[in-house]
Amino acid sequence: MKRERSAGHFERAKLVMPGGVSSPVRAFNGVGGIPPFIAKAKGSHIWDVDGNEYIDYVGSWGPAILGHAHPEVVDALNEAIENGTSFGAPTELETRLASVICDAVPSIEMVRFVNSGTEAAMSAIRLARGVTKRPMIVKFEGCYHGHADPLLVKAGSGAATCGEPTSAGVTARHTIVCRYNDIDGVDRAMKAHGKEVACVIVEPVAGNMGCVLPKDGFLEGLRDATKRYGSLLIFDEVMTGFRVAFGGAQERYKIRPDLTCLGKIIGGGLPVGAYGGAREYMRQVSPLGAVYQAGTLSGNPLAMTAGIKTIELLSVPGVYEKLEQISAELTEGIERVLKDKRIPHRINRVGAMWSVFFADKPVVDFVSAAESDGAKFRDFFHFLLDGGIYLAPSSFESAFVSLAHTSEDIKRTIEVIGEWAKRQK
Ligand code: KE4
Repeated sequence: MKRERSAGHFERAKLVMPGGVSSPVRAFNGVGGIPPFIAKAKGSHIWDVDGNEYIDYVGSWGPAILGHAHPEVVDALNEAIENGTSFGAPTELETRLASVICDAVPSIEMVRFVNSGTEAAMSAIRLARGVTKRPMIVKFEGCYHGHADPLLVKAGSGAATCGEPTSAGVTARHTIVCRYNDIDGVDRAMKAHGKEVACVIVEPVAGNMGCVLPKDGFLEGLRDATKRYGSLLIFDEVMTGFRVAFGGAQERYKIRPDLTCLGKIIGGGLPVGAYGGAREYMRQVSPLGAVYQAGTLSGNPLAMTAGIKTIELLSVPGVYEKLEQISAELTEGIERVLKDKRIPHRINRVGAMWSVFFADKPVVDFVSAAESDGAKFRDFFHFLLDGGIYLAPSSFESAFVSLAHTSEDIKRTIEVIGEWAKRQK
């Protein structure tokens, strides 16, 4: 595929933005090469400025679960924009989206909107510290909760490929890092520091070291340990919320966290984050309580409109069965062609989020994810990109299927992967 126009755009972008991007992982540092500059997206496909067309499994890193530019979302936004773009005052739209989220997510009785997943996680941490009056937090290596200081320690996603996972400039002396799926390690950490621990924050299905599933008993173990020491359990469902089930991972795994972070899908592609939980905690958030958190564009009417319409369309019966069916068809096909060519690999999938690792043993945490063959992933990534299949440009990311992906998309994807597999020695 030719990408001259993208190359020109990238050079100009690098003159005025660090790395030419608005978010590091988009710069392709993890895989090398020129990132396609996207001109438009519709359904399961995106087009770059050179006119190349791709089947999209990034979906804006999760929000595009309906497919891009869903006509009903576009219509709702076109109507809303006629009324103005932002008021900085209460609107009934916020109440509607908040009510929909409270109805959908088992543990949420009240919710506060912010503008990103980072804001959601940093605010939830502050609330946990405010509620418990304790300083420490526990997170997991390879989990990414946005770029707030306390959480940018051994983080995953872009932080794991764009330099030291523990970013320069971060003071995180109150952050304890445990190994994902290692409940004994958590018990040891809580035994040593539990009385100082405000919260344990976890991606209930990890998506930022590639897709890594919670082992049986891991999430239950976190729930027990936090209850035992009076710490709050925070589920970061920015990625899994409305993705792995309508009620998120907490519905799928039947665990009730104290606080939940949301983002991505609840904004339908516009900037929205949220945090929520039981009334006893959320009423401690300003202006009701002493935990301050604010945002000029929080609850923005356009973002609320896109979120309301998106969740309305996800609430249609059969949606998650359809996502399961399309995603299973895809990963079973990939499994078949890689196995056929005896290429060591592991496919991790929960619902419509999945990853392929080139590894000869199960990938259950950041260490095993990092041991997978990065060079092979890079070759795989670029072969697929040139074949019109758009994956996340890092093996420390998840891929996403949308309701817009068709059997033809799946067939074409498996075909291209089959061609790649044939070329492997
Ligand atoms: P944002 O601040 O990027 O909206 O959300 C941060 C965040 C929080 N929690 C989880 C579980 C997340 O996955 C994210 C962001 N996800 C990455 C993709 N792995 C965003 C992509 C990017 O950084 O550009």
